[in-house]
Amino acid sequence: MTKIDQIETMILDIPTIRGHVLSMATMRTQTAVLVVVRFSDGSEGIGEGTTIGGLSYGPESPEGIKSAIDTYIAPALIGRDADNVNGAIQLIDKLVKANRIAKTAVEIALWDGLGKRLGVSVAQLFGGAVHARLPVAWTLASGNSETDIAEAHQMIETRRHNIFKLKIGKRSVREDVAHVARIKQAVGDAASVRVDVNTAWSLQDARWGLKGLQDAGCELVEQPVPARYRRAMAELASGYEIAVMADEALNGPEDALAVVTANAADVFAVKVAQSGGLKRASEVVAIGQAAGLGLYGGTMLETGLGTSAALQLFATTEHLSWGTELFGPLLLTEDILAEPITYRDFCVEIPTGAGIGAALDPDKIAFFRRDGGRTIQAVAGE
Ligand code: MUC
Ligand code: MG
Repeated sequence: MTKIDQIETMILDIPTIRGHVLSMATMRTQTAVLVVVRFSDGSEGIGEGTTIGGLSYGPESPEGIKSAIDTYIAPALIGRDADNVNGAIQLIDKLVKANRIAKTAVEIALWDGLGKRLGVSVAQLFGGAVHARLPVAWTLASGNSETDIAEAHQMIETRRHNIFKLKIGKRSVREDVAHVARIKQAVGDAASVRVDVNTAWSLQDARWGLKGLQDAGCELVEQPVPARYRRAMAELASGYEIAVMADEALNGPEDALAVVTANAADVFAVKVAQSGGLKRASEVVAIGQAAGLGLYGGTMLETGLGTSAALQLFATTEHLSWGTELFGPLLLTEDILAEPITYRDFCVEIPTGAGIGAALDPDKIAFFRRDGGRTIQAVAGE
């Protein structure tokens, strides 16, 4: 029997190509938590568990993710059967409540190791890919309408993206709607425009906001109100034509079921990390699909590693009617993969090869490791 021998974790701080202005924080650095699992036959698996903006987006911080793995998850898994990923998931869920992003990092590494040992992709482990490439959105979040418009035009001209997600919720509703209307007018029919409010609005704000966004030609609004306001989400979903997408409200399959039961969304942003791993994310997909909702492949702005893992799952997802936003590696100044993921013709290509189809560039890892002697801090600020 191949056993789990060793689990190493590391925190990487990688600068972003520009400030990424979200309603709750401005990112200038992305902090990724990577996991390397070493097995008794000499094989390895790699995983990632990454959040956004320190503790400003969700309840897990990069340091907490690393600590949960080092202190609680890794000791429980050492010596266990490497090939039984479901067994590992069951044990971790018993020993560790919540901490979904930490669980994700380890679970991805276990699937990756299993795929590599069997010589098959993780998509094959999940039944096989039905897509070789998927549409990929880009987020316009420079904090300035003119800069966003120039960025959008460049993305369209180079055929990299023609779906744009605008981050709003930091300014007044009126200013945000005017910003969205300007960008939609500037791109016209060449691109679609969506927004993400990251929970910043009250229900009252959202009523005005959705009306204005809809009139501006925006096709979808993501998580306009706080995650727990399911009744408000249901009112917004039924009251307007613009699609309402749940993001922060979806932490695993139980939340997915609750959102469906409350009619609190038209679309699910399925995030592997927020779901608690690839298997749990596949359950979120199944619930959304069974309820007839639209599906979207979401991101926590992971590096190429977490992005490759997510692509393995979304490649197996039958109907991904809203495409994906798996552009994380493109927001970073440097790619940490030996072979970067391919983005072209408005799509992202599913990495081929065994496991998640990704290998790390050791020099980049050594350079960006927080414990490597360098200091880039300031995960997020106003
Ligand atoms: C989020 O809330 O969806 C996804 C894309 C992006 O720019 O930020 C993330 C977070
Ligand atoms: Mg979101």
